[in-house]
This record gives sequence, structure tokens and C-alpha cells, in this order.
Amino acid sequence: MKFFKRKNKKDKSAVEQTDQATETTDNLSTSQTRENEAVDIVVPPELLAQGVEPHQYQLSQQLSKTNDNFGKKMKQLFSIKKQIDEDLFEELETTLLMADVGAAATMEVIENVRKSLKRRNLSDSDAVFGALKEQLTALAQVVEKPLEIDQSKQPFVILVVGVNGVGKTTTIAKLARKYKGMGKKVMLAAGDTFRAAAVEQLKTWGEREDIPVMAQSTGADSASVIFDAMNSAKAKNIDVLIADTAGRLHTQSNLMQELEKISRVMRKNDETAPHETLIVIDGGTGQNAISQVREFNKANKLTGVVITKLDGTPKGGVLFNLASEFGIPVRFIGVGEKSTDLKPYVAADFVEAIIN
Ligand SMILES: Nc1nc2c(ncn2[C@@H]2O[C@H](COP(=O)(O)OP(=O)(O)OP(=O)(O)O)[C@@H](O)[C@H]2O)c(=O)[nH]1
Ligand SMILES: [Mg+2]
Repeated sequence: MKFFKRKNKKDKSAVEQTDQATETTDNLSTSQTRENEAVDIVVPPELLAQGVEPHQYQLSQQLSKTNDNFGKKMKQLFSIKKQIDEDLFEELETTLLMADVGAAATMEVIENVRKSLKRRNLSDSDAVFGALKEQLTALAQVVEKPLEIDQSKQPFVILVVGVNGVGKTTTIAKLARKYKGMGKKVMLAAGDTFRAAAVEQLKTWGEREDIPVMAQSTGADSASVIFDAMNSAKAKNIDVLIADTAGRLHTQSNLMQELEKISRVMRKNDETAPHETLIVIDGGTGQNAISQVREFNKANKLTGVVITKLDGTPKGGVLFNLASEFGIPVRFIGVGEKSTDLKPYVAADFVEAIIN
């Protein structure tokens, strides 16, 4: 089982061979993708014996803070209350709201739980728990749509946007590593020309992952850096070009206009670009995530969301809030600072990890 090979870090060459063998195709099955990402967390043998899947155990560990605030609280609630009454639904509502599921999504979920119980004529708390998990999974599935790299685009350009410090540059490094591992030729564009250290940060990641970075000096025009990088990528037959941008407050209209300019200029190079506009959202942001997505979506039509820092927050419920409000596909989730800490988003796994 490859999972065990990955745990034995001494046997690095075996691990790398295994990775290459499985990552050369775009059409990775979910289980292959999961196995390739199974890295540090060791599953206790007794859980393995009980049939716990390694990737699921890992994800549960990484999302344990949200689980504490979500699944565990619900379990406590259901262990106290065995009968369904209005108090139980009120407490459930509070738990969902506290985990940042958002008012509209909370109402929708609770309403659907009620209907489902009525339809099936059930009235014990286990049934509520089951129905709740079903409803949350259904909502989480609305935004499950993996990012596919259209190979007819040379290069396929991913523009990465978001407010300051959410993990854009780190996510770019993670994506670059992932696509390189799948046998693609990857290039990065240092479109964050605003902060002195930003170009250096991207270059450092590029060196670490052995991926070329197209950069100009701090203060250069971001749109032209990305435009030039697109030309260079074409000349070098790059498959995937990922462009960084400076973090900006979604409330600052001049900075949002600058983003509009970036995609306008990109379209002069390739009228179908950017082929993916990813917004990176810090999983701990809470309700503010909604206004971030709304404003960034006005400036540049967003095609995907990455929710980062889910390893450090009890507020992973924000995913449901975004799903219900916008329905924009969640492509990946970030679960740590290393370049391997990016997971393709799988709704059922996510729900299982936060409610188990
Ligand atoms: N725990 C954790 N930390 C993360 C994750 N993603 C990014 N970080 C950390 O968040 C901090 C900011 O990351 P950056 O990638 O520089 O964020 P950014 O959005 O590019 O920031 P600006 O360019 O300044 O807007 C760094 O310390 C990262 O290591 C994650 O999934 N989990
Ligand atoms: Mg950055």
C-alpha cells in the first residue's frame, strides 16, 4: 500500500518512483490523488484495523479544530438530547452559526433536515444527526468540481487573487508542485510587484520546487509582467502558467480596478485568458469571506475558490456559507504551510472530517 511507503521517509527513492508512476496523467482518480498526498500523519494501527481509511484519518486530523467546533459539539448535543424538540433545532442552529455556516445556509440546512425527518417519519436524535450530515454533504457537493487543465490552452493560465496574507503565494507554490508532479511544464509569473519581498518570496518557492519564475522589479506594472510571462510561456511550450497578484482589500476600488486591468491585458494576449481565476480565502475569515468573494467576483469573474489555513481554524463552516451564497467551485483546500499541504476538495471527505 503506497500510503505506508510515504510514511517511511528514509525510502525516498521508492516514494518518488511511486509518485511519478501515478502522477503522469491528468485523469488521476481521487484515490490516487489522495494516496499521493498522504504524507506525514500516521494512522494508529487499531484504527486501520477498524477499517479507517488513511486519507480520511489524515484529513480529520488536519481539520480537527473545525471538528471540535462542529461535529464534536453536535455529538455532545445529541448525546444529551434524545428527543427531537424545538430546543434541539435551536441548539443546532446556534452550532452551525458559530462555525460560520452563515444565516442563509443554516436556515436552508435546518429546513431540509426537518422536511427529511417528516418525510421519513423519524423522530430520534440519531436520525437528526444522519439527516444533518446528508444535508451538509448535499450543500458541500454543490461546489465540488475539480479544476481541469484544458490542454488545448498553451499555456493554461491561472490567475490567483485575494486579500492580503490569505495564502496566495503559498497556494501557487503548492499548485506548481502538484502540476509539475503530474508531468506538466509549469511557470510562475510574479504579478505581485507591490511589496518588495513578494517577488523574492515567489522566486524562493520557484527555486525550491525547480520551477521557472518570470519576474520584473518591484513597482513594475503587474499586468505587463503577466503579459510578458504569457509570451515567454508560449515560446517555451509551458502547459500551466500561474500568476501571483498583490493582496488587496476588496473595499479599495482603485486596487480592484487594477485587477480588472490585469485580465483585460491578459485577454490581449489570449482572448480566452485567464482560464481559471482562483480566489484564495483564509478559512478563518468568517463572514467577511462573503464580501471578499462578492467584490473580487465583480472585478474578475471568479471560476474557483481555494480555502486555506483550514488546519488552524475552527471556522471551516465558511465553506457551506460560500457554497450556498455563490456556488463557485471549491477547487482545493489548504491544510498547512508546506508545498504538499494542498488537497483537492472532495465534499464527502470534507464533511466526514468535520463531523465524525
Ligand atoms: N497553517 C497554514 N498556513 C498557511 C496556509 N497557507 C498559507 N499559510 C501561511 O500564511 C502566511 C501568508 O501566506 P502567503 O502565501 O504569503 O499569503 P499571500 O496571500 O500571498 O500574502 P500577500 O501576498 O501578502 O497578500 C504564510 O505564513 C504562510 O505560510 C495553510 O494552508 N495553512
Ligand atoms: Mg503573496
